[in-house]
Amino acid sequence: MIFVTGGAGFIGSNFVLDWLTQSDEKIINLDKLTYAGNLKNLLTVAKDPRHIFIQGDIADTQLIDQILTQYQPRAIINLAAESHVDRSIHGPEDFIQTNILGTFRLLESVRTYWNNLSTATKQNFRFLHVSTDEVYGSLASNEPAFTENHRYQPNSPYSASKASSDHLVRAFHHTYGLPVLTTNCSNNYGPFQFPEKLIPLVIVNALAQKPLPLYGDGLQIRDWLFVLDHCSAIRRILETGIPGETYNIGGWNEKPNIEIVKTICTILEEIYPNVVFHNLITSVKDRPGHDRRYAINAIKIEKELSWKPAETFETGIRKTIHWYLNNQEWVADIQTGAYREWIKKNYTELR
Ligand code: NAD
Ligand code: TDX
Repeated sequence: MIFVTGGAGFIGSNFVLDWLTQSDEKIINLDKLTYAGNLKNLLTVAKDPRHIFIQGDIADTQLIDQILTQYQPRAIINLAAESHVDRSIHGPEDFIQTNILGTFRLLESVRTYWNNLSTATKQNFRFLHVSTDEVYGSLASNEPAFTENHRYQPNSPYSASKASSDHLVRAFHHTYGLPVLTTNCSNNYGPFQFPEKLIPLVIVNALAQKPLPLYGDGLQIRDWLFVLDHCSAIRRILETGIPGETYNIGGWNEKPNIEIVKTICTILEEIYPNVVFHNLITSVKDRPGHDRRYAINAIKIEKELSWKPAETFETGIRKTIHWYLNNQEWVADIQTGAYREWIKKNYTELR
């Protein structure tokens, strides 16, 4: 039995669905169902006895203690977080609450649970904390990509809150011996991503012939990884990573934002030859404190754990565009907010 937090969000729901295609091992999925949590992502496993969904907060110690005692998981994968940089700029409080306090409370419960395990079970237990490349701060164009030893220099309230959680996870290993693994991954894209993030926002707006907002000069660089590659990396690290180590995960796909947006327009113009999408690209005010460049050196995971991404950006972006084209009802539900009402009504049945 494994215990996943944040499993109704973008990466979490992809992880849960992918896990259940690869393994018969049960998953407990705890998610607070904030605006970013959508049980509709998990419809195909709603009746699957291997998937146990619980609505709740990682900061709720009583609930976490009860789950740990009842289900005795062999591993925890912590994906629950507030994840959107722009939201963290407008209102950082929730980021502090979940990403810092929530992770701390979860770690405290896990420490007690782990201490009480038998020696053999204790050794095999893992707490895998999913983090981001944003904790390393911004790179100049001539600087080498982030390695695991790069100094932490988070610039947004989001990345500062993730950096804090990474430090707590590290300290729980150093001080208490908790067998933790930390992953720092680059920008993900793929099915079920909330259309507030660049790639789904651009696809969804383009299909509605709405402006495609590009912050500042659009030359900021990110490294992009298809979400199922992130999921396969997490699985690999969970099974073969060394406790106390951190692993960078990346796609070797550094691209400026303008190129991402133009690529999406070009693919859509192939699919709809009579429609123009490029003219929707609109330069808008820059994000305050906007990091210029992230780049991941993923040699450690490649050399030590034999992991490589399966998708290139070219294959992954096409899969993603087609997913959004084929799931316009999912998008519409989010845009109208109907998904929240639907979850309330169907929650019991979905559990
Ligand atoms: P997301 O916002 O789509 O999903 C987060 C999920 O966590 C949601 O389902 C939400 O309901 C849940 N959640 C929020 N607060 C909670 C709480 N207090 N208790 C329980 N559940 C809670 O985020 P995502 O993009 O899937 O990211 C998942 C993790 O991966 C985050 O830790 C994020 O920092 C990290 N990450 C994301 C990316 C990316 O590009 N999306 C890249 C690297 C790392
Ligand atoms: O409308 C937009 N226009 C635009 O130019 C949006 C939403 C974004 N951008 C830019 C900002 C970034 O340079 O595109 C780039 C990507 O933006 P986001 O999709 O908001 O992602 P980012 O800020 O890079 O952070 C993401 O990757 C790392 C995730 O949201 C984080 O959770 C993850 O840790």
